[in-house]
Order: sequence, then C-alpha cells, then structure tokens
Amino acid sequence: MKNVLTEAQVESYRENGFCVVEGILERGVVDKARSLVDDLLASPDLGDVAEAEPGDTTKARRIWSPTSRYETFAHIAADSRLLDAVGQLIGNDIVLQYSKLNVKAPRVGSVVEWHQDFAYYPHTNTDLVAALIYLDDATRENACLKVAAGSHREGVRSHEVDGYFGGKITSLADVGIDPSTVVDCEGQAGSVVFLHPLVVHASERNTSDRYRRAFIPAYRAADAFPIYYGPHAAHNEPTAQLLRGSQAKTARAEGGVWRLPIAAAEFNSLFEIQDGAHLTTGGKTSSGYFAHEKTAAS
Ligand SMILES: O=C(O)CCC(=O)C(=O)O
Repeated sequence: MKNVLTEAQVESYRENGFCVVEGILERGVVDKARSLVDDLLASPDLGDVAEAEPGDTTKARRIWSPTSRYETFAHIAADSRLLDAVGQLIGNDIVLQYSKLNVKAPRVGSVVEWHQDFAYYPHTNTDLVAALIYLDDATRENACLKVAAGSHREGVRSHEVDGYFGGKITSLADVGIDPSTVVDCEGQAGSVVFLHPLVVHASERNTSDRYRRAFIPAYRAADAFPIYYGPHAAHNEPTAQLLRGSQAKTARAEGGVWRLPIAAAEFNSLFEIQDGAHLTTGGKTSSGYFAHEKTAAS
C-alpha cells in the first residue's frame, strides 16, 4: 500500500470533509470511460440503464450502477492507486458499497440539492467515502460539485420535508451552516473529489455548453454495516463487494443517535426524492419501511 495522498490532502479531508486530488488515475483510463459514456448517451434508448431528465427522455441524468454493468468502471473502482488513497482515509479493509454516474448534460443537467450521503445510508460508523471522479473538466460554469467545508463535524442534519425524509437540506442557514464556507470543487477530467459521508454538498444546474459527468464509486470500511434497510438502501447490498483486505468479523459502532431516512413513498434516486417526484408518481411498491404509501392520485 502506497501513500497516494499527501499529508496535507489527508489533513484537508479530516478538517474540511473533502479533498480534490489530481493525477491518481491514468489519463487513458479516464478517456476510455468518457468515450464509453459518450457511446451510451448516443444510444436512442437507454432502457433500464439510466434515469432520464424529467421532461426529456432523450437525456440521461444518472447511469445506474456502472460498476455492475461495465468492466471499464469496475476496473476504475478497483484501481490500486484509487484504493491506496481510499485506504488512507478509511483503512485498508475496503468494500465497494455502490456506484453511480451522474450526467449533467449541457444546458440541462439537474440540480443536486444540499445533502449528506450518510443521511441516505446510515451505517454503524462513518468510515465511508465517496470518490467523485470527473470525466469532464469541471468548473463553476458546468456545475462542479460544491461543498460546505467543515460541515461533516456536526453529525447528521435533518433532511426532512413535511415530516418525512426528503433527501435534502432545504436551506444551509436552517441547519446552521455559514454560506461563506461553501467551496467550488473545480478539477480537470480525472480529478477525484473524496467526500466524507457527513459533508454537506450539492451542485447547480449545468448552464454551460459542456457536459459535466462524474463517476462515483462509494466505499466503506469493511466493519461499517448499514443500519437502515429501507429499499433505496437495501438494493445496494447484493452488489456490495470486498475489494481489498479482509471481511469483517465484527461491526464497529460509533456512539450516537442516527436519523433514519424514512420516506413517505419509495423512490428510485436522489433526484426523484429531492424533486418530490416520488409522491406524485406513486413511488414503487409499499414496504414496511415507509410511513405510508402515497399513490399517483394523492
Ligand atoms: O454529481 C453531483 O454533482 C453530486 C453528486 C451527489 O452528491 C450524489 O449523487 O449524491
């Protein structure tokens, strides 16, 4: 195991809840991934592979679980330098929890509202890290990620809307976050933004003429186990995979009280719950984990 991150980068992650790192992945690997996504997005019908932008079924905003579908992404998620870096943040017994690929199409890309990943996927401890890998150069103009620096230090904030999990923090001020702490995570294609699971982050609509696409493998320490098995969290578990080190024989628990993401109806994605679309499209099926089921008519 090598030290891929500098001490300053590790320190920045601990202090601020994130760090942006260039040069971990080889350029050719990132180019190959981008061209695979170009080909996919050129396909007239993405079927079950992607979630479309609302109102424009020709444009995808999310490609589901790319590591389960495409070797190119499975290889990147298991890249030894990337895992070396992840190991510096969460230890060297590393499980790939899930993966996704967010597509912000030119002049379209949906907003991602302020949220903490841990609010969606609470675990027994907080040694989880998402690696957001830009496939395109990302700047403010094409809606790079924004992070509220240091916001990971105050636990899980409320993501409730009307008494149920709504997948977002409606206003930074409401949860006591100073807007001046917000940092734009700009980076060249191939840069990796390592995100602590409690850091509050978001991104704007893409108002530029350029794509902003990001592949996001999410990792956890092998001894971090989910404590919530509602459908949106449980569906990741069958594909969770130990990538390095040993399977845990014990679960490590951090003390405290964690909020559970109990939604009013089942949802397919962060976008859907943040929009409230799950309430009007009827979600999917009823489940013991939901407080009640809403239908298209409600
Ligand atoms: O792609 C982005 O800008 C944000 C990604 C994110 O926070 C998420 O999908 O949970």
